Amino acid sequence: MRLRYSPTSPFARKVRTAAGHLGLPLDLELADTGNESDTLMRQNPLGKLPVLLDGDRAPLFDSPVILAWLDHKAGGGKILPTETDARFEAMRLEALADGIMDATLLVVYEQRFRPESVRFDGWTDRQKLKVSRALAALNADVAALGSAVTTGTIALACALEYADLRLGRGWREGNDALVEWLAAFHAACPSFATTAPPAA
Ligand SMILES: N[C@@H](CCC(=O)N[C@@H](CS)C(=O)NCC(=O)O)C(=O)O
Repeated sequence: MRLRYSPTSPFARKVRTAAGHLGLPLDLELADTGNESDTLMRQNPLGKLPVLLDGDRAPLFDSPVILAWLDHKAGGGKILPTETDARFEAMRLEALADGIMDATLLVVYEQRFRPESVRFDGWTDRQKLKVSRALAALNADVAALGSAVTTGTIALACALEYADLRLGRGWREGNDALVEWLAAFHAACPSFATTAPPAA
């Protein structure tokens, strides 16, 4: 299997972490989302990474689909529970964590792509509020996260360290339970640390 990725992408990190955890070998190939002639545009017309290439199968995106595929390849029920309640809890957490990453990415893109003269702080503040509201909700009910390595907990760990990278470590203040949870996740899922983005 080959993954079109970038080293800082939190969505690609989900895939790399999951593959490592499941013991599935993954070749990595950089993709350039800013280059219209990159084959990524044919693999995913949305021009987004990660994309997973697995033999003759149509390219797989987006990250929840890829994680479900990896779970299937590993025999099923490994990171995506088969029991209904646990399965939907993992999917729900993954959706929330992906939303944190989406909001963080929008803050980054506002700075990267929009000329300073037409930037609107109200927009980035709105995205940051989504992140802080989601983190506060998770912190308040950290026991519900459990200790299993699932698509949801992998996504959350990636979201938290992507917040570190792009928004700074300020989110940790007042979210002590979540900080402790992240340390425990590191211990439960050693492949997570091996996929850390390069230091800025
Ligand atoms: N929902 C997608 C989000 C993927 C995503 O937004 N990837 C970013 C990189 S971290 C990207 O490719 N951005 C390029 C663009 O939006 O044009 C997933 O879960 O894979």
